[in-house]
Amino acid sequence: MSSSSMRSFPSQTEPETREETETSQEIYRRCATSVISLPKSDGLSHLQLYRHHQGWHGSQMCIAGAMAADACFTARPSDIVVATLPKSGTTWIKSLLFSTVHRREHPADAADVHPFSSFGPHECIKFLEYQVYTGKEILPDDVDELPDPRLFATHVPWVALPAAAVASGCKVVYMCRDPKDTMVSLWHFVNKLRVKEWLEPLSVEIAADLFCDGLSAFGPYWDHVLGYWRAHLARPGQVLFFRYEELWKDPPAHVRRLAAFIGLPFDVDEEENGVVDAIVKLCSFEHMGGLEVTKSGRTEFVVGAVENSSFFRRGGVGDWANYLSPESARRIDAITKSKFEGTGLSL
Ligand code: PPS
Repeated sequence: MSSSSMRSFPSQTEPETREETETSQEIYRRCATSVISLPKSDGLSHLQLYRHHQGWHGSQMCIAGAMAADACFTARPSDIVVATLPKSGTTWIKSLLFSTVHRREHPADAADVHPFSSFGPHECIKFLEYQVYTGKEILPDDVDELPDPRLFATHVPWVALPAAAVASGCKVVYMCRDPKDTMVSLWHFVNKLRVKEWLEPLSVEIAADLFCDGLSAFGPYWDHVLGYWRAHLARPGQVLFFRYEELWKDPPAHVRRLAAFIGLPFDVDEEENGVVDAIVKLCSFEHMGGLEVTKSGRTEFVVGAVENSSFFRRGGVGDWANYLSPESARRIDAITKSKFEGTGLSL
């Protein structure tokens, strides 16, 4: 299948024929109505999941947001989009990107007055489908007014990125994480939301089965990772590919990689003055997790307000071993092996 045919899908035909007078809110509402005719099922979520024509899953609101973003987003080549699956280190890579891009006006060693002391990373870099194209009269009309470089985020697969973003050549920074750690992190997060909604928490084994069956938001996990991996291979100058584990092992090396990729490499003075280490420290789990805005703040998403603290649980590598049965771990490993075989990708 050619990449262009992979990127087209029936439900986007309508938004693409957008009437000139139609607002992004009207488009969103039209998309939201069309989503309810998609196949639906319960999944590793607190919300009903729908299966998009492209084979990925999402709540009604996030699929509608992705479709509205595809129809309305006017990309600039200078834009930078962070792409991740939920629980792959989104909060961390957003922090690193924001503080790297804005290091001149907001030095990382002045942590007390840095925007992160007042705003969580999800407010500093907003999700296109959860915070920008939400059908609400908030940000969308202002997006065109933002100065360069504009920073956005998304959880959608490569095939569902707004067509304008891909065509513009804007930079895409992808981060993935070991599937078992991603799954366990997602399970903790989802259960918190389920309890708030008076739903039964899922056992870790049921959650693992749903994850393996691709029934998690933006899943199947493997298709998502492979989509961006192949995009990275095909367009290395447009798509940067990170693994959480590599970043965890040597954060300064990967912050330098990030800065070089976005065209803002650290100069000699910055290197001598410890700017890279200051960014790493500012964005560390310990520092970000301890901020007052993390402990008591909330961020608004189309699906509701979420406590900032819920984006910081434990951090690190290998926590899955404390929760997953050997059978579930083996099942996930077997899928990973068979899906990634011959792709050049290993996690
Ligand atoms: S979300 O909802 O998609 O934005 O969540 P996401 O940020 O992708 O994933 C949350 C997990 O990332 C851990 N985390 C971090 N790790 C390292 N450094 C920093 N700064 C950091 N911030 C968040 C967070 O603890 C979640 O992982 P688990 O394994 O659940 O602890």
